[in-house]
Amino acid sequence: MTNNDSISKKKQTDKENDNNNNSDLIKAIVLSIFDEKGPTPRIFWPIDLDEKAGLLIAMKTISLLMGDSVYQDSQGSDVGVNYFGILPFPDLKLNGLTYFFLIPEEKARGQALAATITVLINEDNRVFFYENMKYLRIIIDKAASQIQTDKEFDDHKRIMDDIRDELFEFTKDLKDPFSVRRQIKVLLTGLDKAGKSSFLMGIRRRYSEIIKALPTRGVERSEENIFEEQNSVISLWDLGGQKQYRERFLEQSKVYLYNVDLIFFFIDIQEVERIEEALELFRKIIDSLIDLDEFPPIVVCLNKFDPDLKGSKEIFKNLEIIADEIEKNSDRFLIKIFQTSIFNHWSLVTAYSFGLSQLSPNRELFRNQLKKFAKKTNSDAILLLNENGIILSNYSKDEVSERVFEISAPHFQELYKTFKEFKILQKDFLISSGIADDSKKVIFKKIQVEKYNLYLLMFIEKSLQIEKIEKNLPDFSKNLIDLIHTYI
Ligand SMILES: Nc1nc2c(ncn2[C@@H]2O[C@H](COP(=O)(O)OP(=O)(O)O)[C@@H](O)[C@H]2O)c(=O)[nH]1
Ligand SMILES: [Mg+2]
Repeated sequence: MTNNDSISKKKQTDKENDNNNNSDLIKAIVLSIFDEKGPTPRIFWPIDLDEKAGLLIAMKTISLLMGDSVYQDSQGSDVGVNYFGILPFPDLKLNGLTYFFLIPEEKARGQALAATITVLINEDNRVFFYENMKYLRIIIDKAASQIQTDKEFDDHKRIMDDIRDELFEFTKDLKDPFSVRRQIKVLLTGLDKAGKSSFLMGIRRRYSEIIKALPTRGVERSEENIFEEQNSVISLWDLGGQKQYRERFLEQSKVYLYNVDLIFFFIDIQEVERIEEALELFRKIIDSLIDLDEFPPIVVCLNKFDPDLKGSKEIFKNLEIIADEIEKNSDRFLIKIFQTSIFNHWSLVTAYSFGLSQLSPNRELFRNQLKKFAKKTNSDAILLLNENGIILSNYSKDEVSERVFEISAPHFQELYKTFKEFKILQKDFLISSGIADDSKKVIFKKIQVEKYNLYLLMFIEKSLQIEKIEKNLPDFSKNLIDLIHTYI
């Protein structure tokens, strides 16, 4: 396509020059509004932005999110609908960080106009978005709120000029915005024998190794791939928990905690005598993070909550005390607490997947797609798994439907594999009825999204209409493609 040339006159071979010139990083900034003419690029920079390119950006960013459910049902006051995400524009060789929001408007259908602000850079430079997400979100979010209140064209023009200046100012000071791959650092920490290494082996279904495993010495590093050919390298740092290593860890906490993207913290809930020690370590980590001005999401695994302990009142009381203690000390962090055990594979998967999903700027967009698909297919809950059984996204109307998955998802994946082996599966559908009563169904389906094998699990309380699923799947899959390309 030639569109790209009008936006970026430089070719990729000019990368070296680019490196010396941060001001060339941002290729375009577009405010699009869904007006009477449909998705329209209302204000854009550069002013000579190719018309077709502008239209494409407006169409893609608005139509992906608008759908029928998002704003037509809203009562006008629903300015809280907003989503961030990164979208590919392969025809333009660009990636866009886009923010979808609503502008209240009396006369419009649903009393609001759908709008997006999109910042575009060369697709080769996309790491810039992931690395600077926090700051970019603040700038764009601020501009969007101003646009929601000041509604004249001239106001919008001024706001968009400001955002451009701010972005230029920001990129000017960056040392190396053109790094090629995003490096993600995930730490697994906690006292020794809390079950960190076992957790990782459990996730990878290397059960036989759990029994043979020796205590971790120092730090063991491994990598995670959510998708083949993802843009990021996810490094998992499994930290040895023995005292000597822990002291080194705290002494050198800057090395380990600096630039950390996600932390898993493990507490062995069976070893009651050491719970206080574990909480002490947790507090120290929190303090170090605050010193470093790092605020990664933290997943706390109350581990070794084995299935046979579920009825124990004492354990339950301990769990509550620990949870309180953890929340008390960390209100500046996003913290999520899970109860895990290597004897409950699903508990590992949910904790692990939740953590990984925090690394994706597209998690809200994913959820939004699932929600739309659920609505169209009358589903009460939907789960999307990758080939390794990691949950990419989930949507459920209530906790009950979520519980259904907890119980059924692991079995379905097993069943699916078996059926597949014996070639007794038609159309890649697996349907189970009789969950509680005959009307409730769980559907398991493998879907192919480009070269990716994904698994869809749906829970339907009302009547099942396979045609509805079949009919809406192509659109759903198509929308997922873009989100996967920029997932992480
Ligand atoms: N009962 C139970 N034991 C576990 C669980 N996870 C790990 N373990 C055991 O706890 C011990 C320490 O585990 P390990 O993964 O080496 O802990 P790490 O030092 O934190 O890496 C090993 O004997 C594991 O078999 C669990 O969920 N339940
Ligand atoms: Mg270990």
